[in-house]
Amino acid sequence: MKKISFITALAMSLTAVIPFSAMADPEEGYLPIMYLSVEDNEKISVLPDGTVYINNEDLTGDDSIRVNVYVQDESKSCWNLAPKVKCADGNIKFNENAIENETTAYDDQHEFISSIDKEYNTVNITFKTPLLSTGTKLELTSENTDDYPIAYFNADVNSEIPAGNYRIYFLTEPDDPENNPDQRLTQISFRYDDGDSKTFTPEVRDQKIVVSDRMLGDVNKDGLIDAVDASEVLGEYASLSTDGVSTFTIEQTNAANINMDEYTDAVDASAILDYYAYLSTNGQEDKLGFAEYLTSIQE
Ligand SMILES: [Ca+2]
Ligand SMILES: [Ca+2]
Repeated sequence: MKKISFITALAMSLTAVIPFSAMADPEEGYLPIMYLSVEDNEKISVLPDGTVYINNEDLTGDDSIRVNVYVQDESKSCWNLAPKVKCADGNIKFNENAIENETTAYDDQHEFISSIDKEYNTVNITFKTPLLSTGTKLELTSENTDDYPIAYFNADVNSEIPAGNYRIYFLTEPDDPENNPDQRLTQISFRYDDGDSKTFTPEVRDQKIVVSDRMLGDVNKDGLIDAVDASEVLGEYASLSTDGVSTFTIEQTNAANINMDEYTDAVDASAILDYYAYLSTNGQEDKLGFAEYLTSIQE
C-alpha cells in the first residue's frame, strides 16, 4: 500500500513540473487544432461563427472562395504540419495547389509542398523542417502559431450549386479504402526535447458552407429583410414545436437560421427584427450587410 501511494505522489509531482512541450501527446490530453477560415467578399458572407453563407443567385460562374488553413499549436513543438483538405461535393472544386501564405508564424527554415487530387477533390499540404534539419522543430517568429494561416487555396463554386449545407473538412479517415488504400491523411508530428518524434492526427474543425437562393434573413424572398420575415420564422417555429412539421423549403430554412445553430426559432426572428431596426434608423448612408452587422454587434 505504501508503494502505491508513493507512485501516486510521484506522478502528481511530475504532472506539476512537466513543461508544456512534453505534453504534446493525446494521452497527456493535448493535441493541436487544424482549422479553416474563408475570407468574405461581395458575394460570400461570413457569419460570426465562421460559417459561410452563399446566395446562389449572386453567383455568375467565375466565383471562388479563398480558404485559409490554420494550425493552432500551443506546445510550439511541431516539425511537420500535414493537413489534407477535402470537399465531398463536386459543386465546390479545388482546381489549384495550395499556396504558402506570404507571412506565416514560422521562420524561413521550412519546406512547403502542395499537391492536388482532382478525382477525390483533395488538397495536400506539407509544411515541415528541411530534410537537412532532422531532429529540429519549426521555429516560431510570431507569438502564436495561428497568428497567420500557413497556406491558402481557392475553391471554385459552381453557379448552379443547389441550396443546401456543404462542408470543407480535414481528411482524417480514408475516403475510399478499397480503391485508394495509400491515400494520405491529415497528420501532425511533434519533436520532443530529447529529439524523439511522434506523429498524430490533430483535432480538426470543419468549414461549414450554407447555400440558399435568397439573402440571409429574406425568408419570403421579396428583396427586403423586415418584420414579415421575422413573422414567417415565428410561424415556422410554431409549426415545428406543435406538430413537428416544417413548412419551409431548404432555401427558406437556410435564410431563416440566422445564428446557424440547429433550430429555426424565436432567436432567429429576433435577430431579423434587430437588423430591420438597424436598417430603419436614419442618419447612416452605408448600411452593413446582415453578416457584417452580426459581427459588428458581437465586437
Ligand atoms: Ca423579406
Ligand atoms: Ca437558429
